[in-house]
Parts: sequence; C-alpha cells; structure tokens
Amino acid sequence: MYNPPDYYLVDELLTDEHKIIRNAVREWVNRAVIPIIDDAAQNHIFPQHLIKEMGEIGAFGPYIPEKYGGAGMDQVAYGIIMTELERGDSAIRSAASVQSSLVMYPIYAFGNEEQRMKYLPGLASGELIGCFGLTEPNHGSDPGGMLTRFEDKGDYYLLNGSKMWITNSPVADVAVVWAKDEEGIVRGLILEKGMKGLTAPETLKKWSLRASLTGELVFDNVEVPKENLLPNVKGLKGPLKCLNSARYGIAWGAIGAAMDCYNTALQYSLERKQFNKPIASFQLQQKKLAEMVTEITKAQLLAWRVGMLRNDDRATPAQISMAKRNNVEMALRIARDSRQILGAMGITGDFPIMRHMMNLESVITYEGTHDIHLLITGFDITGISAFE
Ligand code: TGC
Ligand code: FAD
Repeated sequence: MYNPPDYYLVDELLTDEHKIIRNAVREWVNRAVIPIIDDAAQNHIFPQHLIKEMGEIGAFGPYIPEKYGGAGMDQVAYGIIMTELERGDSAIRSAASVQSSLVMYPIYAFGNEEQRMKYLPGLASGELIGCFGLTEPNHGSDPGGMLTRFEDKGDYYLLNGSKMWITNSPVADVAVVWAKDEEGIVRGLILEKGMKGLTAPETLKKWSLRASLTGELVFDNVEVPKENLLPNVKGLKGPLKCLNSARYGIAWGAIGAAMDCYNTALQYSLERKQFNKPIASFQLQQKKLAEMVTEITKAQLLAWRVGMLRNDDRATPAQISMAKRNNVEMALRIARDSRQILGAMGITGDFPIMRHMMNLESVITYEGTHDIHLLITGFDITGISAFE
C-alpha cells in the first residue's frame, strides 16, 4: 500500500483545495496508471488512452485560467499534481509537463487571443496532444546555437531544420517550435500535424522513459501560416521561460518517484527476513532508510517554498534550477538505494523501483542537465558565467 512519508507535517502547509486535488489525482493514478504501467514500460508502449483521462482530472494546464480550459489553480496545486503523476511514472508526469508548461504556457503567455482560443481548450481536455521543439541534434545544452530557421516568404514563413529528443512528437497534433528568423532572433511558431514537409519519426531503443514517446521533428520546407507566429516574445528567453515552469514541475514530480521507492523499500525491509530478522533491523539498512526520509523531507520543503514564491511571481530561474537539480538527484539516489534494499527482487517489474530509476536517468538530463543547473547556480552566486 502506498503510504507516502510526511515527516515534517508538510500537509499542514497545504490548503483543503490542495488536498482534494491530491486525493483525486492519487486515486486516478492508483486506478488507471499503476495496473498498466509496468507492462507499458516493459513493452515500450506509450499509454495514449490516458491522455483524455488526464484532461478530465485537470492535469493539463491547472494554472491556466478557466476561460481557456485550465483550472485557474495556484502553483502549489500544479506541483502536487506532478508529484502524484510521477509516483505513477515519470512518463505520465512528462506528458503533463510538456502539455502544461511547454505547450499551453507559451500559447497562453506569448500568444494572441485567437491562438489561445484556438488551441488551449483542446490541449486542456486532452483532445489535442502537444509537443515542444527546442533541442537539436547538435544543440542540447546550448539551445542558443540552434540551426532551425524560417524565412519570410510574404504569405507564409518557410521553415527548415530539425529537432531531436522531443517528447510526444510522433503523436502530437500541435508543436510549439523555436527557430531563428532571418535576423537570427529566436521566435516561437505553432505547427500542426499534417503540415506538408513536417515529419516526426520515433526514437527507439530507449532504456529510460519507456512508457513515453520520444521522437524527432523534421522540417523540410514547411510553409507555416503567418498567424502561427507567437507574437509576444522574442529571443531565447521565450523558451527558457517555458522551461522555468516545467523545471519547477519536475522539482515536485521527482518527489513522487522518490516517495514510491522509499515506501516500497521500507515495507519490503520490514517484511523480508535474513539471519532470522527483518532486514529493517540491520543498521546499514536503517541508515539508507533514514537518509531517504531526510532527503525527501528537505525536497518537499524546497518545492513548497519555490511554489509559494512562484505564487507571488518572486521565484528566480536560479531558485527553480536549484530545486530541479536537488530533487531529481535526490530521487535518483533514493531509487538506487531502494533497489539495493530489495536485493534481487529490486530488478524485477514486480516492484516499481528499477522503472523509476531508469526514468530518472532521463529526468536528470532533460530540462537542463544536472551540470547545467549547477552552473546556473554558480553563475547566480558569483556573477561569472562558466558556460563558455
Ligand atoms: P543566456 O545568454 O544566459 O540567456 C539568453 C537570454 O535568456 C535569458 N534567460 C532566461 N530567461 C528566463 N528564464 C531563464 N531560466 C533564463 N535563462 C536565461 C537571459 O537573461 C537572456 O536574456 P536577454 O534578454 O539578455 O536576451 O543563454 P546562453 O546561451 O548562455 O545559455 C544558457 C542557458 C541558460 C540557455 C543554458 O544554460 C540552459 O539552460 N541550457 C539547458 C537547455 C534546456 O534546458 N533544454 C531543455 C529542452 S526542453 C526539454 O528538455 C523538455 S523535457 C520534456 C519532458 O518533461 O518530457
Ligand atoms: P549535451 O548538451 O550534449 O551535454 C552532454 C554533457 O555535457 C552533459 O553531461 C552536459 O551537462 C555537459 N555539458 C554541456 N555543456 C556544458 C558546459 N558548458 N559545461 C559543463 N558541462 C557541459 N528537448 C526538447 O526540446 N523537447 C522535449 O520534449 C525533450 N524531451 C526529452 C525527452 C527525453 C527522454 C530526453 C532524454 C531528452 C529530451 N529533450 C527534449 C532534450 C533534453 O533537453 C536534452 O537532452 C538536454 O537539454 C541535454 O542536451 P544533450 O542531450 O544534447 O546533451
């Protein structure tokens, strides 16, 4: 049974609304995700049938105003939803992160009213699936070097280039794509499935996030209608603002994966006997468990505080980087230690730990790698950029 730790009574910091949302999403994860997720991951299948259900439970764009199909909730509510989804699987949280923070958010924040009304309600309900194209084959950590470009052809923009490692691109109806204009300025374009010259081949043979679809976006002379340009942002700060939102969600999401691993390891260690004693009675195993609950507690407080700052629009990008980096590394360490506590059983799909561990190897890389987030903190505290 899932019994997440709350060592510092963080629940008392949440509102009744937060708890209602958490219970609803937790119940949905128990019912819809847990029974199918191991098979989906083992067989490398994205459980696409869950997308509309995620729309129904309000997992897409919870902080987007209700006028556009969102739920108008606060940032802590968004974080709580992410924790619950990632307890199910990082792939499920990924789908919600991309849809909410990387597709709905830029259309809401940088789009005009026509674009908002055209796309946001469908994305909120899960009728439409979105993806976000920033990373390129030769530009991952340095998206400013992107080669994808568009030219003004009078009636339309002509887009050429490619994106790689794009969550949900093979099934996406809508893609928010970042490309340079003729002056070399990064702009956002909304692409739709079926546009001539747009293809999205799937990336296969992943050992991580096997229940998530990943693919490319290839633009071969795609004619993009002029009304599909996001009018209200110019420059790299456009996609980076979207990343702030997604990274924040991941800081909460990783706690869900960590809690599931810790909870599984604690229960197992109390039941499994060696040398005629529960393995939980051995000091070495207690050390692992005690450190896990300590780290989860610190991560909860970090995420909650960043959420409160975001509610007041006071969280800096560097604060969000710190929370993403700390919490994902925390979750990955807990997954590794939990796996050891289960011994051989830890490598099987009968328990969620190995799946979380493999997923977290992607989570520590996407949305800015662990190292990049360290350098963002380094830059913030010293004023000296160590990127180049
Ligand atoms: P730099 O010169 O530092 O910055 C360019 C402009 O952007 C501004 N800026 C930010 N604005 C808002 N939020 C942030 N976090 C920002 N960081 C920087 C900056 O002030 C500047 O503005 P202006 O007005 O002066 O032009 O940029 P740089 O070229 O030196 O690169 C540094 C940086 C920050 C881009 C790099 O460190 C970085 O973050 N790289 C990581 C790339 C990344 O995270 N890619 C993620 C791709 S999407 C993804 O992974 C989705 S996974 C989906 C899933 O969950 O499944
Ligand atoms: P690189 O940038 O090549 O980095 C390789 C290594 O070098 C890393 O360890 C990095 O930390 C290190 N490094 C790089 N620069 C420096 C430096 N200046 N100093 C020190 N070390 C450095 N992208 C999207 O746009 N949309 C998506 O939906 C999306 N989904 C993804 C889904 C998955 C499953 C994965 C794995 C990735 C996804 N990504 C997506 C891409 C992701 O954001 C990139 O993988 C990530 O930003 C890192 O880029 P890279 O893989 O090219 O690594």
